[in-house]
Amino acid sequence: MSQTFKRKISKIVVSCVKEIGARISVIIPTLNEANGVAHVIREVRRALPCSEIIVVDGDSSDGTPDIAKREGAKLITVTKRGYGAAIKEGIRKSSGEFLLIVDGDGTYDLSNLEELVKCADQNTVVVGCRFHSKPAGMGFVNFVGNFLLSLLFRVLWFVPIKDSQSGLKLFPKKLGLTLSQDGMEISTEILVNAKRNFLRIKEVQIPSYRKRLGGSSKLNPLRDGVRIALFVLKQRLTR
Ligand SMILES: Nc1nc2c(ncn2[C@@H]2O[C@H](COP(=O)(O)OP(=O)(O)OP(=O)(O)O)[C@@H](O)[C@H]2O)c(=O)[nH]1
Ligand SMILES: [Mg+2]
Repeated sequence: MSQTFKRKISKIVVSCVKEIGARISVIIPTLNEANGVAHVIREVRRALPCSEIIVVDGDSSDGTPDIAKREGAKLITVTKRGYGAAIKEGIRKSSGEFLLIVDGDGTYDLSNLEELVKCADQNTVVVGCRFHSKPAGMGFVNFVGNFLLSLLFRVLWFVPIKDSQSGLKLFPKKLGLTLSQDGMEISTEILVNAKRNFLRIKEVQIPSYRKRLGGSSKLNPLRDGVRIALFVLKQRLTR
């Protein structure tokens, strides 16, 4: 391939990403993520300067809301606890045609976000897969839990997915409006509803999954893992 041709292609890709970026609402749920939230907002803005960036804060006490506002994000406060409750509120208040969800703890490396964005369309859920390299931010228990939950999802829903629990997902708003779970199950519900609505599920590798920039995890591996497994089973057995 000639250099001129390569340059032309990359120009087309850049303008395509820019065009889709303007139609994306990025939803960042936060609960005491003062150390990570500014970093995440900046990384998103660098990759998608025209996107709408929404921080959905669960009434943090560590200054997260002030930081989010200072960084120019749209701030929504939700008093109802739960990762899913925050995501749903963000979706309700979003104006984009597509939704990108990402944690506010700085764990997801967003330096190749355009690779995800390139795949966005009304019939696809794009999942940022964390297993390109050793996921430094994922402890052993979470690694095993994720492996088992992804295996369960693969077997029951016939989707060759490696990282069903990834918190980096891009999907059309029409799918977002079908979500109902208040807890961590919402991450799996996105995939279940995608299958039910005949959407494709596509995984894109992210360069790395880092350690949290601070704060503490809100995931309880045992409690949330069991809830997610039961959710997958129940969804498969009903309807
Ligand atoms: N608004 C709001 N945000 C939440 C709530 N629970 C979790 N979050 C945020 O949702 C994101 C995901 O939660 P994490 O604690 O990072 O869960 P996780 O990524 O599964 O676990 P780690 O691998 O330890 O990071 C983070 O940005 C949290 O701050 C909640 O009840 N309300
Ligand atoms: Mg996290």
